[in-house]
Parts: sequence; C-alpha cells; structure tokens
Amino acid sequence: AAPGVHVAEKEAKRDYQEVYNAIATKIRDEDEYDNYIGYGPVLVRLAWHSSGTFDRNDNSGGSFGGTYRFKKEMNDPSNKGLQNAFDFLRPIHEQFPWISSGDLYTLGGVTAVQEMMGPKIPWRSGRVDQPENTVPDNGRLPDASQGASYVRNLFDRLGFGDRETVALIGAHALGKTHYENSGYEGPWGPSPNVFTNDFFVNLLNAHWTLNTNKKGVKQWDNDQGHMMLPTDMALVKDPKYRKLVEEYAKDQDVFFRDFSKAFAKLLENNIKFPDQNKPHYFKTLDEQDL
Ligand code: HIF
Repeated sequence: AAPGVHVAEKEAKRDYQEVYNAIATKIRDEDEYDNYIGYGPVLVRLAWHSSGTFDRNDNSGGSFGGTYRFKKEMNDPSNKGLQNAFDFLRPIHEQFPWISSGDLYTLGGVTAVQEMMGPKIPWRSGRVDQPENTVPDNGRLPDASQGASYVRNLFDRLGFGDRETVALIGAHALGKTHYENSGYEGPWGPSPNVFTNDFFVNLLNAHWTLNTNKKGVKQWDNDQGHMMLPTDMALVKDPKYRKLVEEYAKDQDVFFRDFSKAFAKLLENNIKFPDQNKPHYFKTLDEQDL
C-alpha cells in the first residue's frame, strides 16, 4: 500500500519534545563516542539512510515503515556503522515505546542537527511500522565513487532538484568517514560536531589532491587532514552545482534556510500526513535551560 494510507491519527497525548530532550541529553552525556565527535553525526546519517531508500516512481522505501530495523536493511553494506546509532536509540525506544521506528529514526536526525547548532528542522510525526516484506532491496543508497550526473539522477529519484541537493550535501560538514565502514577515511572539516557552512568554504578554498588510500579507495585529501568524496568533489566540477556551492559558502543564512527545508522534505518522502499533524519545531536543550 502507498505510504500515507496508514498514518496514525491518535497523536494527541504524545509528547515529542520529551523524546527530543531524551535524545539530546544522551548525545550530550555520551560525548566520548568516535573520539569525542559524539553521536550527532551518526544520528543524522541514520535519519538520512532510513529515508534515502525512497523511490518517488513507486513510493517504495523511505522513512515511513521504519524498515531499517530489519536485518536485510541493517546489513546493507551502505549502512555499515549505523548500528551504533540504532544501539544509541534502543533505550530511548524502550522509554517511549509508543513512538514508531520511522518517527524515532527521523527525530534522531532532527535532534542531532539542532543540538549541533544547526537550523530548526520542522518535523512531523505519523510514520507507522511496516512488516518485513516491505524492506526495499539493498543498493538504493548512493555510491560515493561517482560523479555529478550520478548524483543528479539519484537525488532526482528522491524528488530533489540541484539546489536542494547541494544544500543537503552541506551536511557533510558533520562527522567523518571510517575505513571500517565505507573504505574512506577522515573528516570533511575542522568541526565535525558543529553544523556550519564549512563544507562549502573548505570545498572551494582548500587545495585538494586525489589519492588512493590504504584501502585502495580513491578520495580527495588536503594538507589539514580533511577529505572529500568523489561525489562531494562533483559539486565543484559541475558548473551548475558549483554556483550553488559558491552561494552557500558566502551566505550561511541562505544555506541554513535551504538545508532545513530540504532535510525536512527528505525525512517526509511524500508521506501524506493527516492535516492535524502539524510540523513540530522543537526547542533545543539550551533554549529550555536544560
Ligand atoms: Fe553522507 N556519507 N553521503 N550524507 N554522511 C558518509 C558519512 C556521513 C554519501 C556518502 C557517505 C548525505 C549524502 C551522501 C552524512 C550525512 C549525509 C560516508 C562515510 C559516506 C561514504 C561513512 C563512514 O565511513 O562511516 C553520499 C555518496 C551521499 C550522496 C552524495 C546527505 C547529504 C549530505 C543526505 C547527508 O545528510 C553524515 C552526517 C555522515 C557522517 C557519519 C559519521 O559516522 O560520522
């Protein structure tokens, strides 16, 4: 069945800000993860990978059914490393058993972006767990060794144009690549747990050289220990993408605004939420003096 048909309607007594706060507090407490980067980036990646299987041609995949919880999706080679985010969220799910898996995975990403000083991301509840036979086949998540036309096609399948695509990829300011997960190694920039427009600034300004790393994988490196994936570098090689990179490098506010809209859309995958499920704008722990 098409997503949206089974959207839960009895949402009244569910306090999603409480779930947000539990996730945010755990991010703050468990700050030693991944050499003190913390869990923020890997939670953003789980939100994206649980949504990024979507295909707008048949409405299959995506965040609605929370299907990442099944072995077949969890064991997709593209999802290596995300088990850490899943394990992080497990006690949160035990504390709030009424939240659906899809809502929890996406809310984890929203919480992480906001707590890392990123923009507010409007988020709606109402995803409903679907059975194992709705798990999409492996292989729908992007291959980082590719160029601009591949990136354009992939994001078109998800329903995004160039502007949204470039804005989204600005999230690669966060976290790092790991040999043991993807075969790539290193962070994209100097502040992997603060949401900034540094990805674009760094992409334009640093001097990048193409290397074959210890795992035999080709990545771009600079002399500061930062890296870029081939798909990242495609954003300065393609003239249409490059214009957008330049715009976001110059203007953080425009980047924040566009990222917020595109990320919210990524997590919603065309789901028809009931009218009463208005987007939540969560307060950060800081804003609540917590
Ligand atoms: Fe990533 N991404 N991503 N990504 N990503 C990695 C890590 C993160 C792609 C490849 C990789 C997006 C798009 C794309 C994050 C967030 C987002 C890694 C490294 C790879 C290879 C994984 C590892 O080794 O642990 C490709 C090819 C994409 C399409 C072009 C999104 C836009 C930028 C959608 C997005 O939000 C985050 C955060 C991480 C860091 C995870 C970590 O554990 O630190």
